[in-house]
Amino acid sequence: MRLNIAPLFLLACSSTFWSASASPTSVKVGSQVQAALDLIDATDAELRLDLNSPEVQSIVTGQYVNLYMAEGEGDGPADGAETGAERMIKAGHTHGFHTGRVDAHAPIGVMGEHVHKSGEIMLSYRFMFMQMDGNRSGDSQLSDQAVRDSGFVVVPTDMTMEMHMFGMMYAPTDDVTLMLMIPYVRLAMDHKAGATLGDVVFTTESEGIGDVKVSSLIKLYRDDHRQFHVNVGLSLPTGNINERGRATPPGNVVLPYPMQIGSGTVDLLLAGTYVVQFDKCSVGTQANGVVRLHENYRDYSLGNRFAWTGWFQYEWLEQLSSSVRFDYQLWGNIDGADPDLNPAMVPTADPNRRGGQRLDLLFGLNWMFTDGCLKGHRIAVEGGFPIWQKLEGPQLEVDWLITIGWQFAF
Ligand SMILES: [Cu+2]
Repeated sequence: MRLNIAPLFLLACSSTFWSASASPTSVKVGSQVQAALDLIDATDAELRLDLNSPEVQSIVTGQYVNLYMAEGEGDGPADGAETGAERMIKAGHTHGFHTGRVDAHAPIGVMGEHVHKSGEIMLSYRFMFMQMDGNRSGDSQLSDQAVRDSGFVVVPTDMTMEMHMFGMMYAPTDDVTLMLMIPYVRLAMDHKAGATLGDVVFTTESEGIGDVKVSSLIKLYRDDHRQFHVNVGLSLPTGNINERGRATPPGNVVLPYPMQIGSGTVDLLLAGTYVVQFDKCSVGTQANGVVRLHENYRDYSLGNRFAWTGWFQYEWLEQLSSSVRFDYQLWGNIDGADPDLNPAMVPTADPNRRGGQRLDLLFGLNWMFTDGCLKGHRIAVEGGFPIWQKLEGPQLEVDWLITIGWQFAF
């Protein structure tokens, strides 16, 4: 929506439309006016445009530009509101962190990376899928037979993880956004067993509601182009840690750690997110940690996790941005042990073969509907693969992962 608003600018320059008392207001400024704004900047004049004057209104609502008026600190509009129309005319500077821009939401695989304006609610749904195939120890791959030869009776060969993540965000104030995430998890793992692998092939499956997460997102800093906020939250042990395999060769037994749905512990969630916006692109970074606060009722706690991610997004259209992202994750081994699991049977039952590190490269698209009955809705996809991983194995390695999401703010 790069419309010619030069006539608006000319009108604004006539004294009729100057007002010392007008509050700063966000306006879309066409590139055509930039030179003139720069001139004003150079002459040190302060341009304050009275957007409520009937003359300006008749122009902006009529034919030239779709205008969004923000009050106060120049926040952008709500998600999905008149996006892209948020430039500040004030001595030629653009102004306001653009919370309604398509790239104001990070790639969909990142969570808790944006905040909302007071009173806003956002609903979201994500489908996340991860394919793991083959084993790895350290940074080298292991054949199934090599895992068998290192003494395990059962060798996991591949695994799929699916998650349906339902989210809700609500901002009681401009500085605090509350976030609730409810996952539904489905896991499936294939195995081989027997002295000669292939004697027995079997699959274990588990599914259910995972650990529900509640967080507060606290905006600490925002200026024209940058925003920093922190997340403090808890993960609640709503996911089952007593999933059992029905048709495994050893019978109806407790499934190993990676087939359990939850952590079984209350976990502290901490994150910090910093985003910088430029004219047509943005960069962001988020660090986050998961700290297990106690041992679960099956006498263990999963390893703590740390993750760092950084992304770049380019806005091709008002509705469309694409992204590239690096995601580094580090997670520890398990403390304690489930007494019903035998670590000599299968590597997934060994609490000291769970830790690892991984660096993923991901590519994504964000689409934001700006018109019609879908206005305010966003859809997004992001997928990628590890470019490096180092596992305390034998442990299944990740092949690729994808997240598809929908978001709606009102
Ligand atoms: Cu949101």
